[in-house]
Amino acid sequence: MVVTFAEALAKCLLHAGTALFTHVPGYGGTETFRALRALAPERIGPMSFHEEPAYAIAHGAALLGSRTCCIIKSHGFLKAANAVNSCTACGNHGGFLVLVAEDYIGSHSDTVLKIAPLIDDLNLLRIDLEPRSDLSEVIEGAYRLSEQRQLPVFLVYNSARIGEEVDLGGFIDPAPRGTPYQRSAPHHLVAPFFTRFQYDVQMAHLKGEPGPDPAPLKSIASGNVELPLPPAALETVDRYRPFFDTFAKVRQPDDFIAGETSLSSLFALPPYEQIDAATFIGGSTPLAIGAGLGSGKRTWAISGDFSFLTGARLGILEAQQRGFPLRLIILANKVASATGGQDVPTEWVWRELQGLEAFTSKTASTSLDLEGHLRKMAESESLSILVVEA
Ligand SMILES: Cc1ncc(C[n+]2csc(CCOP(=O)(O)OP(=O)(O)O)c2C)c(N)n1
Repeated sequence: MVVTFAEALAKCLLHAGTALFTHVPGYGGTETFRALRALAPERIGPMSFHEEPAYAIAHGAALLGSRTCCIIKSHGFLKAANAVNSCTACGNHGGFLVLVAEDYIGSHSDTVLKIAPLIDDLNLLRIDLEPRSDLSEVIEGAYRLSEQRQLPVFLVYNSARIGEEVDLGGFIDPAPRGTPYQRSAPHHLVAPFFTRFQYDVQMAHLKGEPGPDPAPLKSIASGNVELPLPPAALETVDRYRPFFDTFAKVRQPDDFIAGETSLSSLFALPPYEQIDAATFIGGSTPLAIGAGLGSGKRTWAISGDFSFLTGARLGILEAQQRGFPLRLIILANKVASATGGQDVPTEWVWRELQGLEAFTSKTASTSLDLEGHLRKMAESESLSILVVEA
């Protein structure tokens, strides 16, 4: 079967059972995404506007076990790099492929950028792709590698070859999936006290070895916080307790809760165990979207005021254009506590939420109506945002 390289990539990715595609337009990636749309319009969602959430949505679905693919160009890789680095520390259970279209001569780009050295320096798995008849074997092999290693695989190809013809051989059927997702805060919570452990896991998985076992989790029980937190951080944790006590009554055991790499994610620890994963600042919303789309679970994003303003807000558009019922809670404590308490006026949060009044409510963490608001969100089938003054 003679097809273009873009069509061949699309056919092989679809045959491999890719459940979710994300994409930001760019030379080499656009052609591939267009070919996917033409072949399977019902399986292909909208394009994204920013590589960070596009990458993190695909990661969220892969974390929970789906095969996913994010299609970007090399310049876009730089924009997604924050998500790339942190999502890799978190790992994935379904295969996660990242197609990076490289424009070696800058023919359609504002820069000539060789992305392969950067990918290698970040300790990521990379395969160079080209138009070839055994492309299905390469794609299926890359998915299996990603599932075995629980790490993304970056497939880099030259944009200039995207229109070349390839005589595609047969298709390789998808293998049964690897290790299923199971909640594990030390693996999935990208936070300073797990950084070394997650690095060791990544290095072991890169070599195809099982990672080390995590140390027993420290408790953040009131009056007995075992983590060495400075007084200001302890104060923030105490201010968040009423919210998480109430949230624990509403969320169901099977719900998936995405957090931020900020102080609220300490509530992943015992005795609360309320946050399931956090990857980067602003990552709660794309993680919740991807996890929900990939698994069908009910998901929630718990953000902070800084985290919302820096990037979690980008998830709102991503959710709306997919018709995904994003449940977003913004813990507005008026400061960026994790970095020393810089001012974050709540007024700026409201400014960002302008136009979304129909989906937004407000309460305080100690307010009696908090539980009612959360119950309403739990049942919501559209976007729902709750600003909680904490
Ligand atoms: C890309 C990036 N920039 C900056 C930081 C540093 N950082 C970590 S937490 C944080 C502030 C989080 O504040 P907020 O979302 O309000 O949550 P809080 O800590 O107050 O609960 C910042 C700036 C980071 N982790 N990643």
